[in-house]
Amino acid sequence: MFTRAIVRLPGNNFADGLTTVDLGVPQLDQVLKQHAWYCDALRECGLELTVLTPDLRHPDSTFVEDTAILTLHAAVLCRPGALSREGEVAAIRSSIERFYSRILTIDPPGTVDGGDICEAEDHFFIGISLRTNEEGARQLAAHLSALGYTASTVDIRRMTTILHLKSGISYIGDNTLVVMDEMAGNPQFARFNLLRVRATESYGANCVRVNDRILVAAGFPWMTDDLTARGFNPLVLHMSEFQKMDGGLSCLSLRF
Ligand code: CIR
Repeated sequence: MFTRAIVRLPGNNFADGLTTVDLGVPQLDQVLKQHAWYCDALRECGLELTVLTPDLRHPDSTFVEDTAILTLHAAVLCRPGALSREGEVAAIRSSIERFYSRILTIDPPGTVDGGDICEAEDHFFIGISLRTNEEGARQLAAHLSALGYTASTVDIRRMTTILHLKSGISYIGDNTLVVMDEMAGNPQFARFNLLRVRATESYGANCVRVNDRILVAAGFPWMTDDLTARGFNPLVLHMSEFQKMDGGLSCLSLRF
């Protein structure tokens, strides 16, 4: 069960952030509306929100997930792989320290983006990507091991369609892993019930279990129907403006 989440309001320079996709320029009024709906959804799932003010020094800072990994007993502060996002960690640190007394860090030359970390019960999959490097993964795995978790790496550097591991897989509880079709053959995922997301709906693979709901992006009916058929309770959210900046549902909050 999660009880809280940290989010950060998008700034009016949100469109200046990083992106690899060519889906057009995000419209600020729509960005703010979709973010407000997202916050409402988290509250509907029972979470108390800490809503941080926009950080105009960091246009990508609404994607708070990339700054930390929050476990039951400790927070690991990340070290984002993109230079323009490095300062986001210092900016959010005090908000995390309000809730966690044990803070661990990733140190140079290690880099880790929270979006590359997928927790499945007591195991963490660590994506090695253009943002998370092997040294960062090594440091994180050592922290997780000290905290009683296991970890393994998933190399996504050859996959051109996803930025982070969690763009391609999501653990939604009940031993179920949502996975983009092209990643479904990974032997590390064989022990899960796989919900394979077809190529035309691959953005939908980034979904989030929040207590008894699954947040899913609007526009992926096959995926939403499959969740429902398996007994999950989807909560559909408009994400078009965040998708334009390579962001997904998980990126917009730190849940704990
Ligand atoms: C970036 O490129 O870093 C942002 N524009 C998007 C970050 C998305 N975060 C995530 O998937 N965890």
